Amino acid sequence: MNMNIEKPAFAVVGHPNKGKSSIVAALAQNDAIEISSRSGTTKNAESLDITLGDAGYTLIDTPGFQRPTAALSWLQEHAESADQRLSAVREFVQSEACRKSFPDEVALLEPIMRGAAILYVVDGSRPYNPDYEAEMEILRWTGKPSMALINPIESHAYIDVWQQALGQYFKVVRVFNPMLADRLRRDEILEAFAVIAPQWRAEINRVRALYSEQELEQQQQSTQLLAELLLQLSNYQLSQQTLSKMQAEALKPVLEKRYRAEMAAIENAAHRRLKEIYAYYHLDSEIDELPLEGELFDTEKWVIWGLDRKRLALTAGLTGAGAGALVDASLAGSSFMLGALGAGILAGAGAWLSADQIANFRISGLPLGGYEARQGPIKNTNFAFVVAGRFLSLLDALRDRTHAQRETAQLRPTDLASRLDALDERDRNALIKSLTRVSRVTSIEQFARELAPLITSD
Ligand SMILES: Nc1nc2c(ncn2[C@@H]2O[C@H](COP(=O)(O)OP(=O)(O)OP(=O)(O)O)[C@@H](O)[C@H]2O)c(=O)[nH]1
Ligand SMILES: [Mg+2]
Repeated sequence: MNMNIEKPAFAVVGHPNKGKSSIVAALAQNDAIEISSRSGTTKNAESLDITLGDAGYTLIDTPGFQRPTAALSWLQEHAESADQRLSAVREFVQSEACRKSFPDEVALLEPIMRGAAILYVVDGSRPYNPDYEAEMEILRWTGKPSMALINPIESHAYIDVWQQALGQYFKVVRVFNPMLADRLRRDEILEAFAVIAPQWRAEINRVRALYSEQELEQQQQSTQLLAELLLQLSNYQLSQQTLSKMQAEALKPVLEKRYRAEMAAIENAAHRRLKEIYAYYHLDSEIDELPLEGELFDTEKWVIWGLDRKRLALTAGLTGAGAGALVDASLAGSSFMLGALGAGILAGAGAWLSADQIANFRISGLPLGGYEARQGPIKNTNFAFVVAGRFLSLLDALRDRTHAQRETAQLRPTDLASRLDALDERDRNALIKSLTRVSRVTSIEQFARELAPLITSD
């Protein structure tokens, strides 16, 4: 057995069902870790290596204490004085008999005896009671660096009480809610790791720096992904050659259907890729039904989204210039506003692509005879706004959650209009121009640069 852990390693221990696995999932950004309201979910100690660039640390998820009082009695029988306590614990984890009668205690103490520091987790919404003292006492006997985390599972009701009790056993006590996406809090926890285990300070500080870099990288990758998605969807077309014009006409519903399905699949794949950028591999997302469904061109409804006339007029001018072909300013405005809703078209994947409104179906005669039926590319100037809005909705949801949350992500509409408003005027105009006519975009790098502020601004 490897008796020494050289990389920073922390064993997350505590009572069953207090959020140990949730804390590991949130810190490790791993949505595969088993979390459930059933007590005793984690059966064995699970080691997770968290690697960021060239630095990293290990978290060990463990089963909860099941028989701490009996285990402590065993230990007390095997140590007469304080100097014998560590060997008593060692004997405990090595004893076959203990492995049988205290499987959970042995499993959770083993990594600590191999050198992992201790993260003791309690629930700040439940009252303190002395039953926990046997657990804390056992942990103290290991003599390993330790800190306590209070997880406010349902409320903060007993945090003060816990702080007092934990302060007797642990030098460092922090409150940490694994369900809240809070980068500052996460960083504070890592900082505390370095305080309790100074031998790992340099490595932990590296990890902290790399967590911030990771965030920038995720933003860059998301921006690039959005640029590619917009270009791909906006230019997408399908065609098929036929002998007669009638055959070509008959293809219209077939091509439209395929077109819709393929466009939706492309978007879906990009959304899946976006989840992967943020290390979500098991996350379902759901797009809310919005009241706009079926009334996408009903300007009355825009008020719901807080879009005022002034902005409407402003963007109308811009979009009119960009799109050229639009009939009049008010229509241009409405057309843009529809896009500005972005998520206004969040309703089901089928609904946002009503092919008639969005793409061209054309039949052309071929020079050497025969005909070609063609569906696409997109002609609707809202289209890119809609796609961007949907993408940003998912991005917001991903940034607002942690890997400890297991429920389906419910996407809310993005206020694309105010995100655009927040940009400086030149950036905004350039971006609106590109989004209005994605087919004219010639440089993906340039396009990604224009999109970047939408993604970096929170
Ligand atoms: N609302 C809320 N629920 C939480 C929080 N932390 C954990 N939970 C829930 O509490 C339950 C137990 O969480 P786990 O992370 O599985 O707890 P555990 O300590 O690993 O449990 P065992 O493996 O059974 O010992 C799950 O249903 C979690 O979703 C929290 O901060 N807020
Ligand atoms: Mg668990």
